[in-house]
Amino acid sequence: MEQPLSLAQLQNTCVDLRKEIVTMIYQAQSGHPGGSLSVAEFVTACYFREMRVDPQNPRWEDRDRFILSKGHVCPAQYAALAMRGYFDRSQLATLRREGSILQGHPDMNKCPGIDISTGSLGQGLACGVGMALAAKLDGKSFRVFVALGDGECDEGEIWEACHTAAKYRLDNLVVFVDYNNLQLDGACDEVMPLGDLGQKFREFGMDVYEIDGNQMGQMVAALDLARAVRNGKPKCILGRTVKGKGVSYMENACEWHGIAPNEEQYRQAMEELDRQYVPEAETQGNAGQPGKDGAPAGGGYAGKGGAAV
Ligand SMILES: Cc1ncc(C[n+]2csc(CCOP(=O)(O)OP(=O)(O)O)c2C)c(N)n1
Ligand SMILES: [Mg+2]
Repeated sequence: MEQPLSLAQLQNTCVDLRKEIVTMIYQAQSGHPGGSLSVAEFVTACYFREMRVDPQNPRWEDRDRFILSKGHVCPAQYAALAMRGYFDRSQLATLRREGSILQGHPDMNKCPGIDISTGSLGQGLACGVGMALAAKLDGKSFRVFVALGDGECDEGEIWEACHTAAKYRLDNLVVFVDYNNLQLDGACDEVMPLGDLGQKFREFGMDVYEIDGNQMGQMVAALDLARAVRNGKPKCILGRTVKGKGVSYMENACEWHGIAPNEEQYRQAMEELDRQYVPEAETQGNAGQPGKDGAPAGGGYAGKGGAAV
């Protein structure tokens, strides 16, 4: 019998994920730690609770789809795939090596569990819309989860895809915006001000849930709502996040967009992350119940049993 993880277990899985991210990038001496760390709660909640997938059968026709539209943060997805058993965890040490299944951006032809190759920003949501529409047309129940960067929302294709998602009433589509207000070389507010992003997605026909995207309880509650409310509107989880979350010297520091830690910095990161595990006794019960990290009341687990962990 599959048991959903408790909120504390999910939080701790997220710490594991962050440690894998930093370790991979340290070993490769290359990669994008900032945006990988900020999206960690969404990736963890999707793979360890929300999505209906089968790691033994990655191309299962009825699986939920996951699209990392901000493909440069693939260490987060690779870590989740390895931890869920899509491939051996030792492969994580091959990140960005020639011949590795774990290239610098996700490659659907190399890595099991990647539903679409990404890296050129702006394209993933359109792919997700196509998949969600295909599910509707084929009478299938699978859902599609897309992770977008906020800087990525500068791309016009994102908004064309929103129009289409609204027109075809794709309430099987869940878009997470990693709203960390930093992009490659500056603050989104300065490079290209996005205005009221929540209002924008609302006006483009989506149900928008604005949360702290680094609080697992809020993430789980938002995903619960996205699953429960089938009103024809696509769902947008707008998550305020911190780029580099969990490693003090990387937090909100634009220079950590795309560089690797040295040995001393790596050691410090591991020490800091190790201190972030929460005692599992502190939050009893299933994820989504009010917990230490401020989950809204009533966000309890709805009993789908998505993740086999
Ligand atoms: C079409 C395109 N233009 C430029 C880039 C180079 N690039 C890689 S990451 C990045 C910044 C993305 O910022 P954001 O979407 O906020 O993601 P975050 O780094 O915060 O995760 C840019 C411009 C790209 N990958 N694709
Ligand atoms: Mg960003």
